[in-house]
Amino acid sequence: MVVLRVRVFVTFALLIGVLAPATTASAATTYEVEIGRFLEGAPAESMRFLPGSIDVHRGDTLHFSSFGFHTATLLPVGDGPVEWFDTMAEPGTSDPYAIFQPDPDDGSYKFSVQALLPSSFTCGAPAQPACTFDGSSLIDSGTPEEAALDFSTTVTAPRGSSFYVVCVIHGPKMRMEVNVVARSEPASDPADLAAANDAAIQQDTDSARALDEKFSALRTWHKGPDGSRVWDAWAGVENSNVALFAMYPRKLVLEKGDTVQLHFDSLNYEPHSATFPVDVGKEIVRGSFYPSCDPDGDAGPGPDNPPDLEAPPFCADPTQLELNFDPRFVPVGGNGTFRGADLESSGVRGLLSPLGDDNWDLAFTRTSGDEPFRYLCLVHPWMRGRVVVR
Ligand SMILES: [Cu+2]
Repeated sequence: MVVLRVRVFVTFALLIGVLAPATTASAATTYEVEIGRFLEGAPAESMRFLPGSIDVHRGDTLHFSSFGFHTATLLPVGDGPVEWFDTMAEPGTSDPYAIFQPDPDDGSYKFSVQALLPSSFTCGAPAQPACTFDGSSLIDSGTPEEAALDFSTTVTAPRGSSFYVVCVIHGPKMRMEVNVVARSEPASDPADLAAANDAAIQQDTDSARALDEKFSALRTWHKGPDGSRVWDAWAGVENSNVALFAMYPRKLVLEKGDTVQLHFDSLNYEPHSATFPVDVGKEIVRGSFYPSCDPDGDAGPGPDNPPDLEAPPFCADPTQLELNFDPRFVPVGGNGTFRGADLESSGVRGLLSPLGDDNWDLAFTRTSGDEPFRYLCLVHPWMRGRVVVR
């Protein structure tokens, strides 16, 4: 027994002796990854993963941080972002990561609870050990519970493999690619990545300011079928890297009988709505994201019940949790003609919305008087626009 122990010890010591120089030369690196960044000079966010692409060695750690409402969701090796969203998050379906899911119990919609939850409650968060991603199954940070996202995972996926990290809230275009390179090849240099991030943010800041300026100044219209004017407006504007959170133009002045045509087709990431009037919109927002417990699931005939608990996870059985929207939140509301106080809403539109990103028209048949008509976005209620009808 003693001999065996000595032999094991010697063998172990030899191994360490042989491996030590190589291990030191390629010590594991922790890479910083920022998910989105709010920009200066425009009401805008860069929707990039910073960096967007990285080469790592097995054993390196990715530390994700964000001040936005995002997730770090590591897709299994071989899953492309578009096909993964098609399979797991088809808009308007009950797919687990479809953020607006139909709720058969009340004929309305609910928010994907799966999209909010981390894949593990015992790893990845600041006071916990890093999670381990071996490439075979998804690892998900969930959305931040506090003000900011802070999530770590060590990469043990096979050498030579690549995988994607996506944000399940903002869709397949918000992503990064990770390549696990051989020991003999260099991994990314953090200083190079930081310099590339700075350049990307400068580019996004410039393009966000230019977009904000351009769309704020636009006053374009075409003639409708009856000869009245149809004015263009945009609930948020995006390019391939940047999302702007404002109504464009912020104020339109119309003649009675004119129409406003809201555009959503630039949206790559964010869902938005244009909802009149503001006080009804605020009421809809207040009545949304409320928890309830559904004991028999969507297939069962029983209704959603009030929460069992006052704080998360709200339900004695957490798998029963649903986060519900006011029935007026997601769908189109009204009849397409605004008379001053009635609800008229485009519904929530964009790439990941059940309604898609088609235009929405609203006619104005009453003058606005001293106070302009005001509208907001139900998803981002600080986004406001005004319409003066003379
Ligand atoms: Cu996101």
